[in-house]
Amino acid sequence: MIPITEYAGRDVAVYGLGRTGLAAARALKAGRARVHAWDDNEASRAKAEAEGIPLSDLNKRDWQSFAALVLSPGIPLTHPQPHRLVRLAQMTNVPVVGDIELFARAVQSMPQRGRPKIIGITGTNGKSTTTALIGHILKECGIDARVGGNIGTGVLDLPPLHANAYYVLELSSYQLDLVKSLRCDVSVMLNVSPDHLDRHGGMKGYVDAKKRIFNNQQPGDTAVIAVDDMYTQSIAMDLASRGRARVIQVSSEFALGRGVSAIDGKLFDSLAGNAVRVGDLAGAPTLPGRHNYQNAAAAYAACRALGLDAGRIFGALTTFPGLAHRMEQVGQIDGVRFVNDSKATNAQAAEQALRAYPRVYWIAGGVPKAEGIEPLSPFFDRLAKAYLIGEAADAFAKTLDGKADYKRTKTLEAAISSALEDARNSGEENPIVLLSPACASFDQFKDFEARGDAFKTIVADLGGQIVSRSLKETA
Ligand code: UMA
Repeated sequence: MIPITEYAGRDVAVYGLGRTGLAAARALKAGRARVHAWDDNEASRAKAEAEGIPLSDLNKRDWQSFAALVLSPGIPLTHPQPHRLVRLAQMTNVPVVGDIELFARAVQSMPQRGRPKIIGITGTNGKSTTTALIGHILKECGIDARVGGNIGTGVLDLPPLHANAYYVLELSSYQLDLVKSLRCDVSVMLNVSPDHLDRHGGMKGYVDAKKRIFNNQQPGDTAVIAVDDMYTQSIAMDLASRGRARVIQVSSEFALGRGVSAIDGKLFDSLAGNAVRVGDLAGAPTLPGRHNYQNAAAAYAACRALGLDAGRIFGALTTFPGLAHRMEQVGQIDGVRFVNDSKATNAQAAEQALRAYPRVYWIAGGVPKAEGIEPLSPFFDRLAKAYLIGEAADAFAKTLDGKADYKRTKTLEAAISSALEDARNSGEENPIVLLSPACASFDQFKDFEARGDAFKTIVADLGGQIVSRSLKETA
């Protein structure tokens, strides 16, 4: 935990007691602040209370006494409208801060030479993978890397600040909205497409939030930007013209004259002007597909900016174990490979997995999203067969009718058994059974993680050789 001493002896309101709020309350308490924590959910309050975090109904408090409101990122700050407690804070001139801001100020309060390095990663898609990948590369190079933020661990739950530590932080637009002082040694922006527009009042608000990752950067710092969409291209040009941080462009679409490119998986480093081939990402089995080439190029560029050796970085790319539930290769049975992409809760996410494999035995279904699987039609010719589960089965069957072979299997267990049998009998070399549901999980599972865990357990029970922690073996 990173103790926050800034508010020692003062009263601080903490609203929201999920991962962010709990970590912040602990950190403030350790820094001797008087914490007044609240969550609308009774179970969350009970959990905090059991840890000794003082509760106080912030709806009924006199706000004049608070030195700050620490707000969880999921609670609206500005749109669709500011939360009532945010308004109360604003009316009483109580500053509203997030956990990343507390972290950033704690770093700023250290002597310049004793500060840890901060690597921030944002973008609409791929930020968890890139964050985990950078963390993995740093660790493989013997660096004390701590990975947190939107990826799942509240930043203040990470180990205490230390001069030799590298904090690798996935930053969501919600978190960036609550940040003022953050200065990243290396900021990474992957891609921008419309997302969370209701929370930012439209695309401009969303892009503005994302751009905050570059705020406060100085000469000597680096901005890594994947220039594969028009939003990031314009941001890259803007940053370059400001001439503060060094801008490194990366791309999985264009062979860049200067930057890092990963075209068809071939990674080229042209940071010094002449393009040097670093390696082929075909040797990195957990990073298939163009979107992962972008992630790999960005991670490579960020680590080069931190002074790491190109060969060592590439070596680490090939040993990346991948993220759980994201195209996670979990094991094999009789040569049939099983891939867990339970995180794909909509068609756009499932498209990335389908794009990565020319032929799959596809398990899909659950609680469908409005768009269903119609947007995936260009990939239906990749389906050896589809196995449909959950509430979406009928609707998906209708979309697939006449376009791909399918079976309504209802449960995940039945889907896996049928897919295994068909794949095993196909005579194909290493066929792939892919769980990429394009649906939420709530009809049959607690969440996408429980669904992915069930997939792994069933594969193991069927005699699967589980290799999810050492994916090189499945290459
Ligand atoms: N709450 C209230 N009142 C409200 C709304 C919420 O009391 O009106 C309480 C809830 O009861 C709950 C808590 O606030 O106990 C939840 O706070 P939160 O939604 O900010 O969630 P955390 O558990 O703190 O998790 C957050 C991120 N979640 C969001 O931004 C929505 C996590 O990202 C992140 O991993 C975690 O901090 C640690 O940094 C998740 C996410 O979905 C993965 N992120 C979005 C995304 O990736 O698209 C942005």
